[in-house]
Amino acid sequence: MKKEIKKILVTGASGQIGSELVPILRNKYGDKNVIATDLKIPLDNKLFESGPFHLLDIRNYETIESIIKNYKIDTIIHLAAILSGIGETKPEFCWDVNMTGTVNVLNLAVKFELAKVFIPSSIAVWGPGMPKKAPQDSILQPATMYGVTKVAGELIGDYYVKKFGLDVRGVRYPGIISSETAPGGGTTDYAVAIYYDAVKFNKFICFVSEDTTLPMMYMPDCIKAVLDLLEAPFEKLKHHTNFNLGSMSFNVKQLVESIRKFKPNFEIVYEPDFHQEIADSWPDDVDDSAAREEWNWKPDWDLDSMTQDMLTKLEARLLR
Ligand code: NAD
Ligand code: AKB
Repeated sequence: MKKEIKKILVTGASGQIGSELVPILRNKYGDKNVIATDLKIPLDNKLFESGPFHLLDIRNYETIESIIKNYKIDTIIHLAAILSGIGETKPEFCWDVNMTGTVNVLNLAVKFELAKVFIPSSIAVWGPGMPKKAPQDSILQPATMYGVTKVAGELIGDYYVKKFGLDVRGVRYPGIISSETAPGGGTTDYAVAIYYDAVKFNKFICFVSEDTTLPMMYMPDCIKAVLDLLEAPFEKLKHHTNFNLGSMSFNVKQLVESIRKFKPNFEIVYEPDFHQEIADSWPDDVDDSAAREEWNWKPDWDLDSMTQDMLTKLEARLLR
């Protein structure tokens, strides 16, 4: 029998995705039915004024368990993680947070017979030598600790689907671009920072080279993917934890050209650092036909429509 989504626990809710996802979940499922948690207080007070917020280290099994019991949680959206840039400077820490957190969430979901668990994966699951357009089902040989934890997270999630009948779902997000909360230390962060600096300084120093091409996605599509996949009928899913998710793919030069359509004097300087090697190990694009077939995935945004929206929102906020 299908289990309904009624009470959702969101981990890592103060981060780039969580801070925009939680308000939308609260609109859809009710303010008091979405319990936001994070190691740190969100920058925007709205997140803890609009509904329950708890400080939670995802490595602490007992605290997660008490939140699940107290609120009668039936669904977990597990966003707490260490991303690729920070993960490469602190690999042991990245393994600890990403794997202990994921295993805690999955074991508690089995123990309390939860309806659903959503755990995002990433384009970081691939490594050097992959085809430029990454297929859905392929060998995964990541070159970063973050990527290793994402592959392991997909595999253990799939194991829990088969072994325990737990409904675990996940997508391989590309780089997410957004205007509300700055990203938390990833490689694709340049594609967000460029908009902030375009608005503030009309100039950007970029830590990857101009021909670096990566798959990217605007936040409204990122959120649509969580909501759509969570609602998709389980019996239609052949994949579970590892859906490729396409939207747009561009190199930095194309991103700069898009910004110059709105800010013709925008300047860019290239100073590649350690992020270059990580970016070079990821695909340029992904084949997302499984997501399109199994749960009707379709993105709404392209590069120029995103650029216009990002610049409008950031100008309204940063130049007030
Ligand atoms: P983020 O870094 O902005 O947010 C992660 C949050 O997790 C932060 O608020 C941080 O305080 C919290 N956190 C870190 N350690 C914690 C711990 N021990 N206990 C509890 N909370 C902890 O990341 P995001 O961009 O919002 O990413 C959310 C998820 O989506 C992650 O799993 C990430 O791998 C995945 N993802 C993100 C992107 C992207 O471009 N943003 C792309 C692919 C996948
Ligand atoms: C990162 O760059 O680490 C993330 C991701 C693509 O997973 N944005």
